[in-house]
Amino acid sequence: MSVSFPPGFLWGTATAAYQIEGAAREHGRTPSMWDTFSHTPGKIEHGHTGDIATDHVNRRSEDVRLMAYLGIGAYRFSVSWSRVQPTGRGPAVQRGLDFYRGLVDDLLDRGITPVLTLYHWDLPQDLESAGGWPRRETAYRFAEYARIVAEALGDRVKHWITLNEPWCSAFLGYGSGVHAPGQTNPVSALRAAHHLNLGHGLAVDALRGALPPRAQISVSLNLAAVRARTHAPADLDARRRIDALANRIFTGPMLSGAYPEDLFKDTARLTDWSFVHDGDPAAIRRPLDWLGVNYYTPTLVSAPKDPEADRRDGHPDSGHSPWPCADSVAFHQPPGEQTEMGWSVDPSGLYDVLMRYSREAPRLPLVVTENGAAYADKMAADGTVDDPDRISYLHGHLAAVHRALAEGADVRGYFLWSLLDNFEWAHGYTKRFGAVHVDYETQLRTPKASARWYARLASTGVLPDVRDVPALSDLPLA
Ligand code: IFM
Repeated sequence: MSVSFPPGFLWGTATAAYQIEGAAREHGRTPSMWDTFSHTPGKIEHGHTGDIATDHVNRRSEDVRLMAYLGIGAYRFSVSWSRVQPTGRGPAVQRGLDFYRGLVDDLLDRGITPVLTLYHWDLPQDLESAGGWPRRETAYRFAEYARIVAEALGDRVKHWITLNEPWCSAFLGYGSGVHAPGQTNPVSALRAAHHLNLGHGLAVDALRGALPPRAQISVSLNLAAVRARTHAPADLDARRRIDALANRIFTGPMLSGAYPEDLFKDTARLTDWSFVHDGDPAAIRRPLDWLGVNYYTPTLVSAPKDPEADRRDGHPDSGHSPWPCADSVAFHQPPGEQTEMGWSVDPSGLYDVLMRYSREAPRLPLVVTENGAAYADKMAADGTVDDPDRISYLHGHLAAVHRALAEGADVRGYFLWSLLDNFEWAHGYTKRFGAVHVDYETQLRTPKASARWYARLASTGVLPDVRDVPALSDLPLA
């Protein structure tokens, strides 16, 4: 039976500024906290940095041509705050804005829909030095930056995303410290989560004020499919705790205008949450046009001190847990196949997340703004890169999206993470998520078999068999 997606379904690929751009000092750009962090010895595998990355700033037109060649309908990219407003306050740098204007024009010229993310983790270092996301002021600076970008690009970009995965910004950045700025303070992580939420709400208002009415505004959350190891009450309670800290800490205020009461209780020994001011929840709950869902793998938990617990939580281990309630939950590696990240392959988690939010936010369309997998891809002697595991991963997850659609979820699009192999944060360049292979010595781009497979899907809207991999010469624009 053929698995067809609705007409108009958005087929895209996604990237983020620090992971691909390079050109760290061009356009008057000053360091973001990721520049500082990646240059700090011991933080990133092999001491890799994003200084050059995939050199996208200098290869922008080539990369857009590649997308067109692959028949990709939409491109999700992020803006580097430090490239357009270097210190995170004050006037914008026109040359930085011009880079993004050029990118958007290149995309539109080729019929590719730009989807712009304002913040994918790279806070200007000056703002981090002034206190970063644990400080309330940062939320106001973010809204001002949102207005600047909207005024510069609002005539061309219809789709806007405020934050990418604020859970990672808050809990990996300020809790476990495996991401920039590398802090390990659970209260700072909770304060950061709140100020990211507030920044999101203020930015939505700033965008609405500066953009034409046709603009579509959203946020991308890495919503977790949290599963309990058994139905025992203590295991179910562990699931509840992690659901509060992974999902409801964001969806509560953003979609319903309130933090969950159980989150306050679970964290009461750490903080009284007095950093949430009167009126904040209402400022965070601003109308959205769709919700971005990022999904890679489920999270399996049980009661604390479970003797079968075999890992902390699937994120790099710094010796500090990202979760402010780590002692009340044990994390497990789900059984079965894993990607190169050690993440279990389980498309039913994506189905569950899509069904949950189509129930909980029934009028809000959903877009899968990230999904994909890292594998240890190798280039063959003939210059081709075969990645059957990635094709199988994508096939399984797209079948799950289709199943959710068939059961009534209003899913409008899917963005493969990632267009290119790139800088995978604390893992540096050791993990390859791209549909397109990058040789970091020469910057040569080579579409992998998965890129060709995805191109067929994007051009037909019909899920191809995993073996149905066209030759490059059979692609739409070849
Ligand atoms: O590379 C990241 C991306 O920046 C955010 N979402 C998860 C991806 C894979 O780890």
